[in-house]
Amino acid sequence: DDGLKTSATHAIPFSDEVRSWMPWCRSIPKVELHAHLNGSIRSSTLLELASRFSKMGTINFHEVQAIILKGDRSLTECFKLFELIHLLTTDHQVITQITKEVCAYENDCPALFPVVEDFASENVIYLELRTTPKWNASVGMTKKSYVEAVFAGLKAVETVQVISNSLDVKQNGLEMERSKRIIHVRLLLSIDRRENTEAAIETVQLALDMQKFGVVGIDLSGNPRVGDWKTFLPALKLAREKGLPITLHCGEVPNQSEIQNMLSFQPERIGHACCLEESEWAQLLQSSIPVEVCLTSNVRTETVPFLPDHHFASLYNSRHPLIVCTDDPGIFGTDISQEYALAAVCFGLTKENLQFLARNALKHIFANDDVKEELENIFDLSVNITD
Ligand code: 6MZ
Repeated sequence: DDGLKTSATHAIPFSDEVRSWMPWCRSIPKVELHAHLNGSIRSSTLLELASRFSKMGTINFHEVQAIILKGDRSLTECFKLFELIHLLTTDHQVITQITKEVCAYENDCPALFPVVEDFASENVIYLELRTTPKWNASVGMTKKSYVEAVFAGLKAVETVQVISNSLDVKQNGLEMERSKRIIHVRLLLSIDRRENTEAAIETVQLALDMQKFGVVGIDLSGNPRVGDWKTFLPALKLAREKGLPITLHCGEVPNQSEIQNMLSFQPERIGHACCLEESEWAQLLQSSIPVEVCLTSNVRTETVPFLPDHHFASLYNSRHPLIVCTDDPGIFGTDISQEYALAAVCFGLTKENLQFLARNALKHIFANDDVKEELENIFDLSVNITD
């Protein structure tokens, strides 16, 4: 299916041209660095989970269905949907299942569609998946057991290789020939802006403990209208002190003092950067902090009104490091190939430009130079196979 997942609106124009780019964009190897696990679940999977909950009498299926299937969502509605999603994905088994490949939930249930398998089918060769560790006493879940459930899901997928900094990246040429796409996956743990300092520190400590399993960094995310920078700073400083790279959701809504504080903190990457004033823009360009650009997400949540006006163009023209990402492909009805196709059409990029962007993303992953180089080799091998 090469169809466009996002219906054309005035904000996301040129759907025919975007559609024509899709097969090629699918075929090239890609790198995904900004995708939230619970935002990557397909609507069909959410509906399947909702139907189970409604059979248990805990939710009204039709009400939930209407929320899940709603097309355009404001930023506020988006965060309401996340609350619902989190209600549906509370137990370890579901967390494992949404992370892994197609699997049956108890024998007689239809297959659940997997997050990682979805990325692999888009020819993503390297994925830094992010998720917020959650605790829920009623199902015996701690932040640690939540992350373990995610890893269990990753390990259950035959074509996933979880890599940590100290491990070699291996690509088996034979397996490539058999067209089994290996996707290299690592985790970033997210601090939710609703959390207090103590909870944020707990997440950083967990990330440090789980580095050996493939946790490679920290993300600060959640409703950008909630929480205060000062609350998270001690946790972020701890991560920095211990050498754990950091990416911050920065400037998703206008908040000048926070944007300035974030840029001055000099995180390893930032996401979004939609609402920067001129002086902050200058600060960003001078800093060379790579920006994770999420085109569809920004337009859907109306943090950017019209796609052709997206700051992608300024970043690209300034040769500022940027990475094309999806944010929440499940919620925004997109995928990484479509984001590349949108970039091509809206900003007049060539195939060479797109391929350069995809490969260049590897320069900004949270890994040492050896891992980067190895992945660059895998990328080049993968290009030759698709050529
Ligand atoms: C800020 C976002 C986000 O962590 O439960 N998240 N935070 N801005 C966004 N732009 C739309 N999209 C997702 O995945 C869902 C969580 O990721 C963050 C929110 O905290 C959301 O609850 P996990 O796997």
